[in-house]
Amino acid sequence: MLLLQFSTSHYCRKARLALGYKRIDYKVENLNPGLHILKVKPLTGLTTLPVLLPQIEGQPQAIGDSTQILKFLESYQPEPSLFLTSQEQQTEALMLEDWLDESIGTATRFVYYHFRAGEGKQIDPSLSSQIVIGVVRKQYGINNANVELATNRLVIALTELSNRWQKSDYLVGERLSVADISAAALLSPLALIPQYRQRYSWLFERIVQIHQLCGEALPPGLN
Ligand SMILES: N[C@@H](CCC(=O)N[C@@H](CS)C(=O)NCC(=O)O)C(=O)O
Repeated sequence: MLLLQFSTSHYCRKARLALGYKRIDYKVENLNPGLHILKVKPLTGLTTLPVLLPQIEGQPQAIGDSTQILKFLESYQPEPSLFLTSQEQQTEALMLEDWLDESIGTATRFVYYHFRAGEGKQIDPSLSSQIVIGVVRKQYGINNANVELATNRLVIALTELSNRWQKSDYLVGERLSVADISAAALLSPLALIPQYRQRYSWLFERIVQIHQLCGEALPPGLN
């Protein structure tokens, strides 16, 4: 299998965590932001990464969107499963995955790029890095007002995740699910922001544990 990705994308990390958890052999191809569209759009009709190319006869040529990739991996290789046996719990895990993808992954992106452009500029002050950060901020319309909204969304998200992860090792049910994988990947960029590291140390402990379970290299800030 081949994973088309941006090396730093937290959604691509989500796909890698699932591939790693299932111990599936795969290669990655890192695409350049902007130019990636030329390759990806004809394959999936979307402009986003990750995209998985199974490269197996009888399987789809390309799968776009991290949620669809996890669903495909589950049907391609059911064990170890990331789906829960109770229908009710599985629906809850899928709803958490969708909320993490659509709302929290985006909020993380806003807070992270705002930090990298300001207080966290010294992480990589090079012109090339600051140009990429500037392009991302422009592409997503990141500004002070929507960073504040994103920050508030993260407070609620982290309260909810703390309630769940402090009661159990798993967000839903009795084993690792798509919800845990999504949370571990989509909140991982916060590891570079000192305020989050200090206030939510339990989050980063769990992110490390999930990366270890999946055999995936730790995200920046935790390695
Ligand atoms: N819902 C999508 C979101 C993926 C996403 O937002 N990917 C970003 C990188 S972090 C991307 O490809 N952005 C480029 C673009 O939109 O053109 C998923 O779960 O795969």
